[in-house]
Amino acid sequence: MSAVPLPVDRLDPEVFEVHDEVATALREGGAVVALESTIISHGLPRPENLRVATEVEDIVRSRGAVPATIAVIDGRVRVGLDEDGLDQVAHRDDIVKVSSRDLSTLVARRGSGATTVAATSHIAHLAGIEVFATGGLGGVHREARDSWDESADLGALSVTPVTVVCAGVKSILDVTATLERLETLNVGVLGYGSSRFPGFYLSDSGHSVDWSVDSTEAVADIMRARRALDIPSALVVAYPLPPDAQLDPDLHHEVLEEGLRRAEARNITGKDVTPFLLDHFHRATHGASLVVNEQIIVRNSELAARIATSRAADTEVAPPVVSP
Ligand code: PSU
Ligand code: MN
Repeated sequence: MSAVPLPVDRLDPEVFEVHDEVATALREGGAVVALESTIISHGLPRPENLRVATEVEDIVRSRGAVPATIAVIDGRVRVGLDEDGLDQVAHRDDIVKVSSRDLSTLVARRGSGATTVAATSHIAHLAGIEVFATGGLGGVHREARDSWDESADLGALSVTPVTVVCAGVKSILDVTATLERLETLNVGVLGYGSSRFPGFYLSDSGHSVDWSVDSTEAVADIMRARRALDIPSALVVAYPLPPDAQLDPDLHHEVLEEGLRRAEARNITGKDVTPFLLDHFHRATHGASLVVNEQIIVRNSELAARIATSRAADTEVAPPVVSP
């Protein structure tokens, strides 16, 4: 036992409930992967949402890591959900989409919510979890020059030292502007197995990345160096789908144009934009985008589990330091 308590042992038990399996793995220096829950509640339709959430947990386990899906249930921040917890996130109608700024109000009011990339990274870091998997990050929306709509994911990643595995940013966004913002905000970007920056449903967003890696050990080396350098921001590991698994680019273009028109006509704004467009894709492609979305999430979780395992095997592996 170290003299300084581990992050997981410093969490206020009135607010946090850490699953035993997750707490044990963190205390033993084992591999843990944080998973977000907005994907489950707002990103995927029922009943596929629960099936995918369960599949993701299974694949993380099969690679030797412990899954920690994060959500707020009846006022408590849960780090690691059991079957009942996953079921509640997937099926309850009162689950709100919760970003970092809403967390405190939701907890104080004993509400329930599914955490976005921003909120999940914050909680993962507090608990001492270094690796996090999601589908696609939020970013700068098209028309942001007028709407000012930029996901809180970007600001959160600039101040949260976690490693996030994703398929780039959602292709419904302005990818060029988002990459510029990631640079401004000092968020590290690594291509995994590719020097192309992925576009979520599409394997290639049309942009390249400055740095790419081909092994999970290489990611773990970079994580270790970031720790030594005390880099306060996140590291994005961008993992593109193989081209034969992506959504047909022409179909993608067509569906996106229509979705953006509908969102504007119906005056969909703020945090409703992303769920609206994802739902439009699932309907308009007759489920094809859903198959792609599922593959993205499963692949990212699988890679995140291997990265977490490589990181845990790294001899240094001191518990993360979280400032009080
Ligand atoms: N990626 C997906 N499905 C999702 C999201 C991302 O494949 O539902 C969610 C994530 O939780 C992300 C959020 O943090 O959308 C971004 O929403 P906004 O653009 O409103 O910040
Ligand atoms: Mn937004």
